[in-house]
Amino acid sequence: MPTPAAKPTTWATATAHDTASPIDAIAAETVTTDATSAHAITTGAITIDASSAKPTIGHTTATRTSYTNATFADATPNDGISTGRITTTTSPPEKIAYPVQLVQPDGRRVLDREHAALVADIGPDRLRQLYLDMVVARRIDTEATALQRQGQLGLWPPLLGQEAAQIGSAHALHPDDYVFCSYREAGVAYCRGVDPAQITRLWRGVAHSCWDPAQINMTNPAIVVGSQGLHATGYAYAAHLDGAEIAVITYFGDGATSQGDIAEALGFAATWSAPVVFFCQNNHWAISEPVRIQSATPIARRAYGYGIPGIQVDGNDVLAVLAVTRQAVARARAGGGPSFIEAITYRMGPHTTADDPTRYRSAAETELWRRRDPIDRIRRLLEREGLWGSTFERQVRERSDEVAARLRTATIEMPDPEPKDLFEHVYATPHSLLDRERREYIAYLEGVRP
Ligand SMILES: Cc1ncc(C[n+]2csc(CCOP(=O)(O)OP(=O)(O)O)c2C)c(N)n1
Ligand SMILES: [Mg+2]
Repeated sequence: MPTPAAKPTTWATATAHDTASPIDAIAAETVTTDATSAHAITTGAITIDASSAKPTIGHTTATRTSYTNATFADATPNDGISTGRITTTTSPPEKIAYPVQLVQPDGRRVLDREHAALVADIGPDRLRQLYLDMVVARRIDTEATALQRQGQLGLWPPLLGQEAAQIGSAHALHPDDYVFCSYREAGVAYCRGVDPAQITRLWRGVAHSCWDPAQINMTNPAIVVGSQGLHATGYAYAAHLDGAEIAVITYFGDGATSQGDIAEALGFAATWSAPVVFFCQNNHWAISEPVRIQSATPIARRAYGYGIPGIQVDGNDVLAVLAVTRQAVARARAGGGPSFIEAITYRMGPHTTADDPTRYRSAAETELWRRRDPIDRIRRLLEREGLWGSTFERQVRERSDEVAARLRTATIEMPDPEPKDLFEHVYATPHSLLDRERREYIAYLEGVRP
């Protein structure tokens, strides 16, 4: 039976959806199903024994199961789909779970046994590592913002305030999982092992890409809002057909949920059980558009319309984010299909360095969220639990100084590419039109150059 989690007293003002809160906590339950009836899935943390499943292909009566347990051999395709795939039915609960929180802003733990169990292995060293990575992510951001202000970068999209959402989720991934990001996930890239010297390449305008996606299993920044949702879904589906037990995660914002691409990705991922985690960083703003005019319901709730379990998490709580992302990643890797996570956080800086947020939001709002700073929260947790010390503090400072110095020096020293290099890395194989355009461009440059 569901066990209500402790409701954090500090949350009521933290949600973007005042009309939808407070929301009762609903814990996970274990359901055994014969797949002929639809079960209401509460938080998505659901275990289904599908050994006797007799799914109805292509329809929404069968509850999505684990591939390892289910037998689809005797399934009779009745809609032209012959892969034996079944679809997910997730009936939307009356209320979605209260945003998962494991650490309150003052650093005290929240009593939520179900989600705490998902991070029970996170001991002192790993907690400190989470803190360190968040500080480094912030330092990367500060350094890149300064470089843009100094004329060394054309543009930079700050991640300030979103460190817990990015580091917590990235720590849930395995090296062979694949990330499809937006433009704001430098913190995720850092956790994937990117060389800090590469992070600004795109933003300095010297390359089409920052890093080699194949090296860190993470795509380059997607500027076309929401496009990465489709790429992720296609990749996940293909990986699944290949029998690869991996998860794919796609990062996007609250604004991106209004894009057709995300809607299409959700629909396809659900019906084809693509192992993809939709990770929405609800940072309350899509440039100057507040989230309240983006969605009339909590964003996570919209996932249910597609047959995907959705969950809200306190996106400034790194442990809570790690817990729910682990859950979704495990589900995907086990063949359980897609999940949707709405991490409620806040973009503390401008949309990009080309933006001036004082034109559309109040200083009071920003101040409110500054007091919920995700880095302060884990620092308070470390202090409360006796894990803070001057040696550790010095190690954090040294590591972030080192990363920042490498990023700065590499950025300033990046060689300008040859104009013809613009045509490289556009297609994987030679392309006749592009070859012609390259030749014409070189001839043009030779004609006009002194
Ligand atoms: C298809 C498309 N439409 C519009 C834009 C311009 N644009 C860039 S970022 C952005 C807002 C995105 O907001 P959100 O999805 O909440 O992500 P955030 O920037 O807050 O991380 C818009 C409208 C774009 N890049 N691509
Ligand atoms: Mg946003």
